[in-house]
Amino acid sequence: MMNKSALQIARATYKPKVPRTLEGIVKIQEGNPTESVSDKEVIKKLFPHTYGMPVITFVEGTERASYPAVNVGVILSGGQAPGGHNVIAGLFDGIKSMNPQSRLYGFILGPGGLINHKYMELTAGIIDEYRNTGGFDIIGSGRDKLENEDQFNKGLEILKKLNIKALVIIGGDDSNTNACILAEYYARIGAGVQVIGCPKTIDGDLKNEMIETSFGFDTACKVYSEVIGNIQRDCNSARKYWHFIKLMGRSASHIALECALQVQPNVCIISEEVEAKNRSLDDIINYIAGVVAKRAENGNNFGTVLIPEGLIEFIPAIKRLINELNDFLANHDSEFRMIKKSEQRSYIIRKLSEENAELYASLPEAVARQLTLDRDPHGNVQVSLIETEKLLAEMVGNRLAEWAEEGKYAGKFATQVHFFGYEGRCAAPSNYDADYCYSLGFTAAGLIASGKTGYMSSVRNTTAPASEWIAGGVPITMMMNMERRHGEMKPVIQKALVKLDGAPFKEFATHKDIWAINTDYVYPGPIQYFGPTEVCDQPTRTLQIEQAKK
Ligand code: FBP
Repeated sequence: MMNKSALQIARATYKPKVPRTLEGIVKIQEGNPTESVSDKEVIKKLFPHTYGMPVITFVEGTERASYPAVNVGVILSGGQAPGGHNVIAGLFDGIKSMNPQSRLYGFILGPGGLINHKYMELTAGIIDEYRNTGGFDIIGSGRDKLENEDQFNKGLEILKKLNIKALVIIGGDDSNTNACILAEYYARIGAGVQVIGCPKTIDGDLKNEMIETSFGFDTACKVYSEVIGNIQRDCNSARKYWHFIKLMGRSASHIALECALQVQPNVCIISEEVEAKNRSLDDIINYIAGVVAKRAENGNNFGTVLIPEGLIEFIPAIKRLINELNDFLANHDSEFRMIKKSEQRSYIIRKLSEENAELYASLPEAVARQLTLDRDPHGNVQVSLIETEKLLAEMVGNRLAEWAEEGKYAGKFATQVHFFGYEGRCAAPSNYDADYCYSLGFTAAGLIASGKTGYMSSVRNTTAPASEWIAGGVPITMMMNMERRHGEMKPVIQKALVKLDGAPFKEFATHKDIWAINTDYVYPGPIQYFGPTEVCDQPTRTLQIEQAKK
């Protein structure tokens, strides 16, 4: 028996709120045939069994159907996101409500569990231990890619052995892309296994018209915003530090944007804007240093700067430098590794083109080293490991020192750096995520009962009270387009980056100059699990702003 905190004990009894339609008798309503977001003909050809299916909406029905018992498998794929346990609980309750003889099996440590036949049955006792808790530890998660037919066939062996007729894959855009490929494959060979996806990722980049948010984004952003708010109050109290805070999120800046909308920092950089406006690193440094200098004129030698983790990839000049470094190191790696550490930097500078050499030489020692040392299995720099927060803090400091010498700046500049990511990924889900995830899982059970495959569980209208949420399913092929991956064109779910013409970014852009100079901080405080609905059930600012305009 695990030791539990008072909050854990109380929270275990929370009953997630669900759409009204999921509480009673459910009827399926089918929409018109669908098409993919682009590259329609190619995707149609690649997915002949799962292309063009209608969007499914669950509506209130009148006749109770009887369902045969079904064995279902579930996989947690990729990075942790708050609410995963409630997806599994919703799925469990959903299949049991249709037939109490149904059984749920969890594959251990992600897609690898399916391929390597590592599984456990999830019984009522186990599920109850994990209701409304954070983390993915009920079965663990993993980043193995389920992408080729050998793996699909290996998986099918264990599915057949356990008589599993449906598999639910809880993951981000890549895992759901692979869920769709698996659904198509099993449909083609007549395996008799349905595949359903669920939208997970704190990054918030798996979203579109039918999937309004990925689960976990709400809770993770609330955790980061709480801590940034605390930092803002700290720096507004001592008035001596500038805090440079990097936030997870991969390429997309949704997390940084959402946190900015919640806390009103002095600076938040949005990678997508940097790329669209062709900003250089120097432009970013000048912008931040300009804000620091302006606030110093008003006697405010403190502030906060939010930085999305993928920023470096979006600075066009650095992207070019990384590309040249990748090519160079791919061909001269052993020669490079023979060079003494202390001489590696000047060696690289000699080998690069003039433009890239100049940029590389201007980077702080640690970052220059990270760019040459850290490669993923495909030979790419792992940009998330680059300490952008330190890079910017150091370079802004250097710029201010230059300005001080020129008599243009007379403030004080002391920094603290932070990276927030892991702190929020396994937090106990907010009410929003607890409700949303449970509903996604229950909906997945409904899609299984109606014989669907190649669908993603979808719950919409989530800024309304939960009873009015709209549950159903969206064909995954509908979200796909063709993209170049590792040198080949592949069908993938279109990644959602921050839209510069979208309402949340526009809201930020309207206020950012005022927030830069004033001290207009908002202190969101910790997630509240018990209390008035306006405190406990608020969706993200992003969703509220997006849905207010409809
Ligand atoms: P997913 O895309 O799998 O949901 O991962 C989210 C994330 O937290 C990213 O924000 C971050 O870059 C990455 O995972 C970190 O990966 P890891 O957990 O392997 O260190």
